[in-house]
Amino acid sequence: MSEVTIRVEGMTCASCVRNVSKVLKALPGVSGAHVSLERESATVEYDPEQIDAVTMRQAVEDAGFDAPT
Ligand code: 9UX
Repeated sequence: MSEVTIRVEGMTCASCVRNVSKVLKALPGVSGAHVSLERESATVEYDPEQIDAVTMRQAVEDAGFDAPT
């Protein structure tokens, strides 16, 4: 299992945090996600054989947030 922290911009409330967390945890290969509103980041535990950070960032973008590199 690997861990990566991605930047997540555009979250404004606790529900945003839950939404981002839910989106990330629903991805195949993701086993955990810790999202911080204050830090504008998500730390994700994942299986690198199943998913990479590009796919995670895309999912966050699809949910309506910004996930710049
Ligand atoms: Mo907060 Mo976010 O009121 O997608 S849920 S703005």
